[in-house]
Amino acid sequence: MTKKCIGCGSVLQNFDEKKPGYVKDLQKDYCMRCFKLINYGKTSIEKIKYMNDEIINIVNNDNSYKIFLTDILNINQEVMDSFHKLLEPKILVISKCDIIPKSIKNSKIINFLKTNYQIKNEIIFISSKKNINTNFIINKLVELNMKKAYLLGYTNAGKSTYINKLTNGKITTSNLYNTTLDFINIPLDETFYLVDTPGLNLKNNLFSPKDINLIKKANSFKSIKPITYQTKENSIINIENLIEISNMGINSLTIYLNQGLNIKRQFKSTLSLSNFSIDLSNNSDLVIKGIGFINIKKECTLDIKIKDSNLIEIRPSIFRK
Ligand SMILES: Nc1nc2c(ncn2[C@@H]2O[C@H](COP(=O)(O)OP(=O)(O)O)[C@@H](O)[C@H]2O)c(=O)[nH]1
Ligand SMILES: [Mg+2]
Repeated sequence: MTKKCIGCGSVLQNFDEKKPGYVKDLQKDYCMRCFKLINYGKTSIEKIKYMNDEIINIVNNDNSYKIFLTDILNINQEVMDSFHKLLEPKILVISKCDIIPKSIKNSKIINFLKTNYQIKNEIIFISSKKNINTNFIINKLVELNMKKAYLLGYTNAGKSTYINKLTNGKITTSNLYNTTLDFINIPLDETFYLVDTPGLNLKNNLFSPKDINLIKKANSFKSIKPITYQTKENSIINIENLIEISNMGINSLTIYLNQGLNIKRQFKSTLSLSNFSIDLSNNSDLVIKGIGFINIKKECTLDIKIKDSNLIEIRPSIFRK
């Protein structure tokens, strides 16, 4: 029988160090990559085994319950399109709700998701870290008379952490990308079981997979501390010297990103990329896929420097007052 790594789901093998599941001694429970990740925070970049659509197809071939997780900083059209592709029965879960500023009511976010992304399914908020709503799964499975639930979502949504929380499990979790590499079945009790899935990936990523320190900083998942800037005609907002935003005029910007990222207000550009322009109406969010969003109060035509314009989306304000 093939034995799988209990950390990432890869089949254990002892012949190719560069391939997933490598371990010297096949008696071990964790592959070398998981061992290094757990003990030294080190990762190697694996070639991803499943493309997004393959994962969605595998799960859609089974009429079990589908739980799709995303955190508040990774809500954008691309992520919501993946949720729409999932067949019923399904639920949208806003994970890591401990990071959402306390002043924002869940009901406001739910209404926004329903109108802006046409979500018709139930939406709930959980936090594995703070133990909020983590038991909803059992009630749902009982209610639906089902035995199995898939946990899906983009990489770093918190799927494996959640399963570990429910099962005292030992799946490897980290703030790096693609920690879980294959499907992992975990019994919840004698009746129910959960399936962890490899994370989906955004089409474009602001960070290169080699920027491990930056990825760790960008995915610190501490509670969001919004930063507000009152801008002048010539203000430039620079994020980690990867993004520059200018030409917002006299305006008010509130930045919702992970705390670890370096954000500066400056008056001279330091980023040698070309600008592209984008029109915003009053009280819009400039979404930077995968890292968060910036609320901009007054209509303007922004100039943006970023390596790929597909990383940007505009939407009405999610926290609209
Ligand atoms: N603040 C906070 N962070 C969380 C929570 N759940 C997971 N995380 C963090 O999110 C990152 C990704 O978690 P992981 O479970 O590996 O995500 P997966 O790729 O979806 O399996 C890790 O750094 C976790 O510590 C939560 O409830 N609150
Ligand atoms: Mg995982």
